Amino acid sequence: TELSPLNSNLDLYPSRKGQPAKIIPRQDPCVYSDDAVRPPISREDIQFYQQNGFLIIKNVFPPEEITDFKNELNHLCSLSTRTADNRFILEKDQQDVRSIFEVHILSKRFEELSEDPRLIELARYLLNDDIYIHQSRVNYKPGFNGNGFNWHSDFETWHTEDGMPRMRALSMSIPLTENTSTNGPLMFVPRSHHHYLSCTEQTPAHHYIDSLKEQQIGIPNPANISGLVSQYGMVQALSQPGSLILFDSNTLHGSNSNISPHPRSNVFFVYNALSNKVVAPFDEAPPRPEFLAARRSIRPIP
Ligand code: 6CS
Ligand code: FE
Repeated sequence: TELSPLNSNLDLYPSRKGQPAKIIPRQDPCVYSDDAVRPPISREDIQFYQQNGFLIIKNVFPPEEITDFKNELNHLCSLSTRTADNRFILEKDQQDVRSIFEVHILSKRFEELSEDPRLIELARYLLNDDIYIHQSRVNYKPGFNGNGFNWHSDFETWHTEDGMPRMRALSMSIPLTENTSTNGPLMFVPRSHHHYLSCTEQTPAHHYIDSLKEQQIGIPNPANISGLVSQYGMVQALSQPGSLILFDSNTLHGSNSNISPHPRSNVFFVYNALSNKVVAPFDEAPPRPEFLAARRSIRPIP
């Protein structure tokens, strides 16, 4: 399954073309390294990830480091420039911060974290290639007023809107606050990453302005979501600060709103294989801005 540069423009996962929704079997591996190569975590964990499309590893970062990251997040939230910076996405009430993108560029501390061996050795093992950051962000999910995220596959968006050719990317999320059953934790449909749920409705221009507040296009239809959930169930990614939550680019996930008083803040890095760099988007809309999808500024992690 080596990806030749010649077929990067081939659309193996068509979506949002006005066609009825359908389920396309995954055409790509999930773990790209050969069995013979020793992984940086246990083989049982690798197998769990391969089968289920997600994995939670406890105690990867000690409390001192998490305090440091939380301070950095508070610093970013307090920047006076934030209202004029389109990398800061506000909740619908226009008060609370929902997400901050490109945190590895906004912050030296998050840049270092994005290149931390505890993350990148695992990402390199799973993708078996040089890697780069396709997208980074914090989802802040404030208390009382943190809105949820509808069920989606990230890959459906990255393929269709950004032109990511194949499923050779993953997300690493580090909880900075406790992720409990009451503050809107991530939810996964285990094993859903083996199935690509194409969507019908076409992407409007500048869709990201709405989709980052509430995604409605690129959401699989309810019957297909129900089908996967009835087969595989759903799990909440309950986790402590300093854990590492990783999930495949095509794992179906979402989260409920947070009406608890406690924020649920997680930092995310999306690593993509260098051989899987984005091409022209597979929809008709203009490419999304660089802060959502690295295109001109691709730099392999040293
Ligand atoms: O737009 C993105 O890249 C990410 N955000 C949303 C709401 N959906 C797809 C992906 O997770
Ligand atoms: Fe997502």
